[in-house]
Amino acid sequence: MSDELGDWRKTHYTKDVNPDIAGEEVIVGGWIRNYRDLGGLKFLNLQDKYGERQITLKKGVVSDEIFDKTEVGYQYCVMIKGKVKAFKKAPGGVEIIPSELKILNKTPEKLPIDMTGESVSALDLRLDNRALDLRSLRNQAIFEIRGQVLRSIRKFLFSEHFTEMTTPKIIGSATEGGTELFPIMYFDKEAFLTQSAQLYKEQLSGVYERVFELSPCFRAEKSHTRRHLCEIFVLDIEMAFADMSDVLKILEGLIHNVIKDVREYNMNALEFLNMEKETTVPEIPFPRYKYEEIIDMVSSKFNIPLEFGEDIPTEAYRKLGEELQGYYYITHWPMEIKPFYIMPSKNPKYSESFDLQKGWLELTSGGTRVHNRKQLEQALEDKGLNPEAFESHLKIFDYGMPPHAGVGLGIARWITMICGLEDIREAVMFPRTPDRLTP
Ligand code: AMO
Repeated sequence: MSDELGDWRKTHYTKDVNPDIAGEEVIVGGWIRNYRDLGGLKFLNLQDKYGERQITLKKGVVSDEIFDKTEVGYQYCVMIKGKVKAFKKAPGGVEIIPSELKILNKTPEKLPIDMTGESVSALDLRLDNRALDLRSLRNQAIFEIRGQVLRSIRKFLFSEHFTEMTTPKIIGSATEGGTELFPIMYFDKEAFLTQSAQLYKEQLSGVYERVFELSPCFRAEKSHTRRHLCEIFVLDIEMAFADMSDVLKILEGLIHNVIKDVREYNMNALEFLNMEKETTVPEIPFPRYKYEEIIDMVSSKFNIPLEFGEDIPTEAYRKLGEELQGYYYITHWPMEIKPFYIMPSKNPKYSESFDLQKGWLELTSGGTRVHNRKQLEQALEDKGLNPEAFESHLKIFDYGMPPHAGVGLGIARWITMICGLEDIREAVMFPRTPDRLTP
């Protein structure tokens, strides 16, 4: 039988149980991450959403009743009433000496994955048991950082006069062409899950001038890599009265400020992930390389022959990542491999486009957009798309569309880099990949 919650409520989260409140009685609650029974002495590691504290039960010091009752297992859900005592060697510099314990829910003797932190279970097994896995200290660190990144992005963009927008995720036709779409039934019509906020953010830049959105997009690509997901969470930015150079500046300012915040507020999490030395505040401006310089470097230095117009293969990105370890831009991609909405450069072989790279990983794509309707219609035709299918978008360009530019940043890719993860699936609470639709 489990105990009832009754009128017990937490007085503190673990992070607030520290030597300053030594002597006070607290009620804490969470899960048993680890426990040791040394006969006359029992230690419990109680973990909650912010971290953990040690509960110490010494026979003769605590009541016999609570000493005997304290038979726990991994991840038991418990609440504990007890006194805080300073103890340098324990997490947070304190231990809690319990007077009462409630076991709110028990667990089977054997859990599907290791939760003690002593070993790391295989990622797929962890993902199969994700809500349990997410309680691990490692995941606490990753998602604390992710939370801060999202908060800091908003803080920075609001301070730069951006308006937060919300665009539809169910759409009637392809946004960009190219990327595969997930079809769905919309009553008796076929519709799709959006692959990008692209067209809507462009339209809204003609209203609110500077807009952003943090939202999911769906990519029906059967890519089995450590950097591809089918459901992604994207920071979309669009700026009016601006071109690519303005976006490059805003984006590097954003990266700089967000990492500064992460170092200020999440140093413990960075340390836990051994990333305190690697995830440093990057200097701005970021280095800028033209696509042509990059393919020259790849061909001459790494002996990977690349023709103008080719995408840069993963192998080359890996080498580039060893050479250029920080954040850097690759600009002026060949127009032929860019979407229709990207502005060609004066020499139309090139485009006013860029990617932001961190080491080997592409974090963003962006560029200056075409804002003249006739030119946009032509660009659609050049890409083999039918302008009539884009009429509801194109007509907005008749009504005073300003010159504009923008960028899309994949949040999970950035978190992968900040946290030093091996696989993008670790950066998402419930990842969606070609092989994974549950949990
Ligand atoms: P793009 O398609 O390059 O550009 O996407 C923008 C960023 O989203 C991330 N990303 C992905 N992350 C994980 N798995 C995927 N399958 C995946 N696909 C994309 C990457 C990428 O850089 N509309 C343009 C953006 C713009 O021009 O503003 C777009 O969607 O980090």
